[in-house]
Amino acid sequence: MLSILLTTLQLITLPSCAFASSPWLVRASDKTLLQNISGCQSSVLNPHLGGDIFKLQCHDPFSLSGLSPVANVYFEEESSWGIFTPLNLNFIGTSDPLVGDQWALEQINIESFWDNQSRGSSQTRVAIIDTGVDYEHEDLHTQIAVNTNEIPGNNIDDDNNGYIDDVFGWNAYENTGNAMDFHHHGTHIAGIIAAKPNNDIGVAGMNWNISLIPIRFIGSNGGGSTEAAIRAFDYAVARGAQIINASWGGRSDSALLKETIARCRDKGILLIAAAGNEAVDNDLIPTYPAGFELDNIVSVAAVDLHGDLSTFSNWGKKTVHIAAPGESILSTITGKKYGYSSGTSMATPHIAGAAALIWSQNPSWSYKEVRDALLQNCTPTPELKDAVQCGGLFQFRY
Ligand SMILES: [Ca+2]
Ligand SMILES: [Ca+2]
Ligand SMILES: [Ca+2]
Repeated sequence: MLSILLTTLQLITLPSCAFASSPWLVRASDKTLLQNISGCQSSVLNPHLGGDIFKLQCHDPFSLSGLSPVANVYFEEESSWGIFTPLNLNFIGTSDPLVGDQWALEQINIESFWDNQSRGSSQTRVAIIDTGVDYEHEDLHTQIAVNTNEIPGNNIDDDNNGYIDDVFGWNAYENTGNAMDFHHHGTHIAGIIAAKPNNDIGVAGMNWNISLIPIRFIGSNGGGSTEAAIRAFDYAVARGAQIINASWGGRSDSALLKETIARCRDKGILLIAAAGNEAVDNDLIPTYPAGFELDNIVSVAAVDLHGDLSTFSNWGKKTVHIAAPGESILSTITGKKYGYSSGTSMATPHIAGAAALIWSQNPSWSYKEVRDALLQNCTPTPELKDAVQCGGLFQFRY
């Protein structure tokens, strides 16, 4: 990744290849500076998070040195972000009650929490920033945060929130109101957090009541851009998300993505992020966004049925915080179906789902209090002692 920081205090020597061939991402303290660049158009990516990060789209490449006198202008090349590819997505075509195969619910001791503490609340808002969500799925549709002030399909932003036809969420990949999942990944995550329990259909998610906000920023090929990610986080803020699930990542230490997540922190938002599936030590080889040093992030590793670290899971005594179920997880997939999948992508929504339950029980808590409570529900094990910060796997203690 090529990042260039330009300030008035520095004498900039730019590499000869430093052209703003489109698209580049720019943070500028004064947006008029960008409007004056001939041949380039700028569009704001974060209207709800400061309004100072832009995509710069230029017809012809121009030299960045033209901006060298400008204070506080930061350029960053696009990075690519990907889902942590599910290892064993197996389809099953039945809608029979399937809770008997959901070993993870037992491992995390969820029934005790349901019986003694909370089953969730429709007031708790969780954004799933991923491949979209099948918001029409028979076991999910009642759990979606429907924007009732928006009329679908009329190409008008009826509620004037800056997003046209955003009834069931937002598609930051294509900038449309269609947040439908054409992959499976995001729908599987949604089902882990909140497939409707006790409705005689399919599976049981962790939250009986919740408001899920589907946000698509990854295409059907499993990849997405920093630009789309920033737009996705910004939309989550616009819709009042308290928790964001990020079952994806990459190796790019993107300053603009980190800043965006820091601004989400300033809005009180907790981010639950996957540690990754490369079986590496994240303390040495960081995965982002899980590895950004921000106190509103929980980085999640995966364990199997026995509570042992999954062979594919990344770990990190300093930078990965807790482990959760991530192998042969049964959940919803697109097309009214159900399937098993494995990965830290599946471990992450178990922690996001737990965060939603804890927040529903304690709606006045801050993200810090919810995060502390999550990490206190950690059962230490010898094998995980040096693998994750809390030294164990997530289990409700209530
Ligand atoms: Ca709208
Ligand atoms: Ca509309
Ligand atoms: Ca169900």
